[in-house]
Formats: sequence, C-alpha cells, structure tokens
Amino acid sequence: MTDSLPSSAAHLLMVGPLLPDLVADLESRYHVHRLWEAADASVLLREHGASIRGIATSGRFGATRELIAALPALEGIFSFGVGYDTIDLAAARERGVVVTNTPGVLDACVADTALALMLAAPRRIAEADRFVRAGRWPNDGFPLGTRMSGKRCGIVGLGNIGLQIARRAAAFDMEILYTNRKPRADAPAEYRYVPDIETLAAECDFLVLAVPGGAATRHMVNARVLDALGPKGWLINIARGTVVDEAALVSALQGKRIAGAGLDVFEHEPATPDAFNAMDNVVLLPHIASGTHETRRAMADLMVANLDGWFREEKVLTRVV
Ligand code: 8YV
Repeated sequence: MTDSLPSSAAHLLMVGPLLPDLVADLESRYHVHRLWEAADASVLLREHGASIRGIATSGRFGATRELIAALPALEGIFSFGVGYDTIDLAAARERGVVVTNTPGVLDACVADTALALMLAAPRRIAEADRFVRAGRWPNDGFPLGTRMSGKRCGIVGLGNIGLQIARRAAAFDMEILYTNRKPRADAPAEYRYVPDIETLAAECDFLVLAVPGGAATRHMVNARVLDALGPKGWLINIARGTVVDEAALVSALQGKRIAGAGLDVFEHEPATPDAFNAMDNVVLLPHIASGTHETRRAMADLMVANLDGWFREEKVLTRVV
C-alpha cells in the first residue's frame, strides 16, 4: 500500500499477483491491499475489509462468494482476462457488484496459440526439439509426423476466439466445422455447423476447444467424445481445463484411442497429470495462450480503464455483470 496517495483514492483488494507493470499502475492510483501476501487473510479482511471498494483479480485467482461477502463496501470486481468462471457471478449480482473482464484484446494471441499447438502436436515439434538437444540427430532417425494442413478443424465454441482460430485454420487449407449453442449467422457460409460435440468429434481431425469454462461446459469432452474423435484425432485445448474430463483424456491417450493432444490448460492447473510427461504425442503449455508482451499490456490497459471508469464516473467498458 502506497501512503503518498490521497486518502480519497479507492481501496482495492488484489487477490493474487498480476503483471508487475499493472500492479505498479494500480498502486499509483489506488490503495492496493495484497491478499496473497497477507500472513493471515482473515486478519487483512478484518482490518481493511470495510474500506475495500474493488477487487482486482484474474481468471486464475477469481473471487469467491465468501470473499465478496467479507467486503461490505464492494462496488466492483475487475478481472485481468476474458474468462470469469472463477468469479462467483451470482454472488456479485445479489450484491449489485459490477464485474468486468478483458475481452477482444487477447483473441489473436489465443488463436495463434491454438494454431501453434495444432502444428506442434502432430508435427512432433516439441519432441523434435528434445531430440536435437539430446544430441541424438547424428545417430538416430526422427519419426515422421502427421500432416496438419488440409485436414478438418472442428471448433467447439465459435465466439470471437473461435472465429479467429477458424480464419487461421482456413489459411492452412483446413475445412472448418463447428459446434455452438446455435449457428453463427455472421460466420462464413463455408463453415459447417454441427449440432453436437460428439458428431463434431467424429467428423473432424482436430477438435479445438474455445468455449468458456464453468458449470455449463464442465467435462463436455468426456470418454464418448474422445472415442468419437478416434485414433487419428487430435484434441487441442486453449479454453479451460475443466471442459475436459482429464482422467478420461489420460485413459484415451494411454489406450491410443486418440492420436494426441495440445494443451494450454488443465483441470487442476498448475498441476498436470504425471502420465502426460511420458507421452511424446502430447504438447503441454503452462497456460500461456494470451502471454505476449503486447496482449498482456492491452489486457492491463483495459482492466485499468474499467477500474478508472468505475471509480471516476461509474462507467465501465467491458461489463460482464
Ligand atoms: C489469462 C485467460 O492467462 O483470459 C483468460 O481467460 O485464461 C488468460 O488470458 C488469465 O486470465 C490470467 O490469469
């Protein structure tokens, strides 16, 4: 907390560490209380809870009903990230608390990451890198990969990120299929709508997840969907780990019932199943889809604009609730 700020500056509770530049920005404008650094969170909440008007958080740290209830003066929850499945929206609504996220600015980088995984897994890019570094090239042959371009790309959730994935995949001469709550009227006519995920999995080579997390999509990819994807199908997840029944995925991979996977998100991240470590047909990323200097800066700017907008004139740019 910076003492040189005017006492009229709003008090914010930061749930977990955010981008250092963003933290510095926020600390120059607001009285920031760092929840994750408190030796005892309940002591911090007892001492400062009554003066806290905003929560600064991210998709990773969220905001629970319990936390919202501990802050009687709370006006807004401002999240760094587009996904808000870890924020208790019902609790926010009940309290009349505004919730904002950072949509739009990260679509391109998240879609880029989906394509990176779609190339890396079947073309064995990460495995090939390990092969060269291990000094094996002079003595061993490297196995052939599987072609990605020209195959069928099945997108689950044709939102803004899904659309950007589709555009990129189309540039790789892929046929685009998608499932969504309903067909997207503004989607190019050549994108084929499939009413359910199991049929989509059966008809595509790459099943690419781009739906929001939360109760409605939990374990949408289960053993049946994976079996429909089949031994030549690849699962790509840049959405949320909870969308996939991870135990079923491990079992499908172990039984070679799908070809492989490219994963940026995990059901219990940052923990990942040990079984993945022995699988060369699985590419693992530590939830970095939006992790570029440019995109994280744009997300930070949008989050600050929401915060400043709210505390100056009760106006926000990207409201969820
Ligand atoms: C961020 C994300 O890494 O936007 C999201 O929903 O998952 C990512 O962009 C995350 O919000 C930061 O924790």
